[in-house]
Amino acid sequence: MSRTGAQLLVAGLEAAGVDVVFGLPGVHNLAAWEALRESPIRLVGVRHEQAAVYAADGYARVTGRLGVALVTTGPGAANTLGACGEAWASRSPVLVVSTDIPTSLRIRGVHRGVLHECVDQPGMFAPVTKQRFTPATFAELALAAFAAPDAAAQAPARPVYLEIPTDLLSASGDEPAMASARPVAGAPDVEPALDVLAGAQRPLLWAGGGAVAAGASAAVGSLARCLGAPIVTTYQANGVAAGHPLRIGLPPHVPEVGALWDEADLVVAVGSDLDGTMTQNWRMPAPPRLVAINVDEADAAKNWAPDVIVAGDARAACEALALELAGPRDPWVDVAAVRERARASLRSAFPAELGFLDAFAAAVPDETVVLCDMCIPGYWLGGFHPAPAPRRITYPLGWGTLGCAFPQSLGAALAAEGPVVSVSGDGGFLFACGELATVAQERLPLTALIVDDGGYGMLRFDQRKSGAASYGVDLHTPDFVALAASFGLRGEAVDGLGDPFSAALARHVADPQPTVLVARAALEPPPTTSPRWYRPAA
Ligand SMILES: Cc1ncc(C[n+]2csc(CCOP(=O)(O)OP(=O)(O)O)c2C)c(N)n1
Ligand SMILES: [Mg+2]
Repeated sequence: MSRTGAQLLVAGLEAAGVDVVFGLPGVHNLAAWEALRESPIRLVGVRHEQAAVYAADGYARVTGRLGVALVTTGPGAANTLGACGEAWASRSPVLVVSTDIPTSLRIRGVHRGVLHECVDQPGMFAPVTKQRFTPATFAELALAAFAAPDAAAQAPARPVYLEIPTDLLSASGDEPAMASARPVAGAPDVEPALDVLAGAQRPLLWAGGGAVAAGASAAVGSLARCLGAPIVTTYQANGVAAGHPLRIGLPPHVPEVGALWDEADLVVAVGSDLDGTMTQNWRMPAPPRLVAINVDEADAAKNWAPDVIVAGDARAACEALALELAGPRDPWVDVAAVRERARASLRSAFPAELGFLDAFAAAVPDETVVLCDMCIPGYWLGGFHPAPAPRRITYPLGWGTLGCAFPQSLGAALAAEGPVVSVSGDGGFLFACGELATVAQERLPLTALIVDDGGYGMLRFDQRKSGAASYGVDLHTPDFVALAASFGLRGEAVDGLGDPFSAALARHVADPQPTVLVARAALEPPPTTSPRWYRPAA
């Protein structure tokens, strides 16, 4: 059978189980559109390449499966970079497929002035992808078409870049034999961790995104029970061990929760790199003893040196450790009491903000997927909304990428079983408001919530906190309801974030059609945002 490069590309995606591709065409990649026309894969055409990768990322975060973006040479590829960076920092399995100028016109290292030419297009992707495939011949493309999706889906997940010179898409030739299957990883060796775990008086279990990637939610709960350890979840791990009595369900930026870290004599970090945003830039003291369970040993050791690294799959490691440790142990702290104390002090410091969290939680059923942007309501939800399961909330920390949530929600809407709500500010929503056209055209079932405080509220807060008057942070905002209507979408605006908001959000979430809900309100940022961190800088 003779296939074109474009057909091979699509065959590689189909073999990887891909069912949707987010793309934007150009003269260089149009052959891929022809191949997709013949494929069961759904092509969703977006209005900006950043949205192609954000949507692929949203799809990947909700499903744990590969998200795919397909863009054209040069500016098309470059337009994806912010979204690639977010997916990279959040360890999302995303494949970015871009074209390049024809091999026949390319002189390495020289800018000749060919349409869309870049001197070093793969170089742009070096800091935001874990691997780059740049086939230069048909035979190399025939291998890369299958190897690139496979690499992107492998743990530790991060975006992969596949660049295909446009002439190879329409070329055909001999297909080399496929490489044999990858060896299956063995069971992690937990033995070296057992003594450290058994010797701890006050262990704390810290679960990160790797626990989600490995499907280790229940296993984290079992291990915590065997250790008698309270569970702290990172932003990425919101929903892990949900409902477990030892899960605190509040971030360590809250002093009552941070105190448990300070008192612990052992931290067991499951699938976490103990990053700056979670540890307040390591203002939290180094744990007296640290056991790290991680599929990526370098990631596990880069911030604080672990006493023991259990290398391998988080779920397998937690299950094996729970089996080895004898029975449940009484927790060394009353987790429910800590949670209640922390909630009470938050409620007295931030009554309106906790009211917003309550109003939001009351409006969304359990199956809802919530996508938070870098906005004040997003910080509150990302840190404090009790996701009832993993993969039900996304939060860009990560890279802190403003404008990601709404375009990510396009992918989430195609993947989620329940309703999808993106939460943006009036600033961040405008980054990708053109995607309202995609939502309308594809009838993607989602609610775009915009909390309009008339500006870059977070920066307005930072200026106020430093004693300065507002400058360059107040925004002219459009009539978002009219904007939605111009795309044929139902929009509605409410004042405040109380009961009328909650009732409106419940109605929007129940509506199977895409909708836009605007809430005119301003919130104070939560203690998870750096100007409010309670631990002083060293
Ligand atoms: C790509 C990017 N650009 C700029 C920023 C800096 N930034 C962080 S929050 C913010 C303000 C966002 O305004 P809005 O979306 O209205 O949310 P609000 O803070 O008002 O709740 C800005 C500009 C960023 N994080 N990412
Ligand atoms: Mg705002």
